[in-house]
Amino acid sequence: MNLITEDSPLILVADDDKVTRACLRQAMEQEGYRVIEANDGESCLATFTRTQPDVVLLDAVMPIMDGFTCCNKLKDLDPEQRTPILMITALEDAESVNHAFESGAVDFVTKPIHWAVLYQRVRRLIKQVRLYAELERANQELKRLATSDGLTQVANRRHFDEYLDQEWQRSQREQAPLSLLLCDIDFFKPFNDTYGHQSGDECLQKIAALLQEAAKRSLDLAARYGGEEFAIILPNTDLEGAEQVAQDIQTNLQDLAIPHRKSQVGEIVTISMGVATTIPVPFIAPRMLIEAADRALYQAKDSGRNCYRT
Ligand code: GH3
Ligand code: MG
Ligand code: MG
Ligand code: MG
Repeated sequence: MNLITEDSPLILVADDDKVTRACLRQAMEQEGYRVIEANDGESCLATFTRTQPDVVLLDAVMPIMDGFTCCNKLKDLDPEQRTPILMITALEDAESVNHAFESGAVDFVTKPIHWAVLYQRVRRLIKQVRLYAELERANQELKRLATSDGLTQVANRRHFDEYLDQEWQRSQREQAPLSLLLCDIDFFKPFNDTYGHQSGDECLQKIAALLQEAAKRSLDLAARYGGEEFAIILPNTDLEGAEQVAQDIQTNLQDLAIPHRKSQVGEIVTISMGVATTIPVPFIAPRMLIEAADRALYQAKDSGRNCYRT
């Protein structure tokens, strides 16, 4: 008997026959799987949504909603068909077999059930499900690594470039304003010289986290643009909205109060920002927006730092 824990695979058994359900439950529990039952197609769909099982064992002939219809509807609930459906049925004619596969079942077992065959098939399906989940996790991790900056965890430059292009095109289609904020830490070289490179790195992490917080709408993107320069892409945001974000950043940075005794604008770390907004038009590249924000940033530095300019 295999030990059942809450991490054990969950098998949804849908069959209108109580005795068959009991036998299937016993067999699956013996394999160490958790089991949940449904006695017709409709309750199978509801139970599927509620419990997100790993595998479905589905009877073909049931009242209210038969297994084929149920199988088809499960596809809508699980468009990528991550949860394999194994049909169990006494119907063995070619038409029923074809119907089962066409409805989305990945496998087929006939009644009376050949238990050794069922065990092997379910084991194989569980293995596939686990492998698929692992691959998906690995893919997500790879994507995260490829798009984020290792030190600060915000988006990296490459992701920034791609996202700006994408949002530029979308904003152009929708004739929506697109804003860009460029941020540069004030007197960061003296900070490194005073507190050491390690503290400099920690300062970058704190500021990145603060900017990430400021990029709070789902389409906003905070990125590390260069060494101690960051950028925030603000789609669907006009100049007034972008200035509000810049003001919030300044307030929060003031509250964060990272000590910097060699700063020439106070005793704490400050940043200067350049803000630019446009409604993109054809034949003009996103580069324009970056240049405008860069010019504004330069003006902010020129006007004494610890401020933003537009
Ligand atoms: P300003 O107010 O004009 O911006 O002066 P600044 O000293 O900040 O400007 P500058 O561009 O001269 O210096 C940037 C410094 O940022 C120099 C570089 O050593 C530091 N820096 C860049 N990337 C990193 C990093 O990843 N870690 C650390 N600790 N420092 C970095
Ligand atoms: Mg039946
Ligand atoms: Mg700089
Ligand atoms: Mg600087």
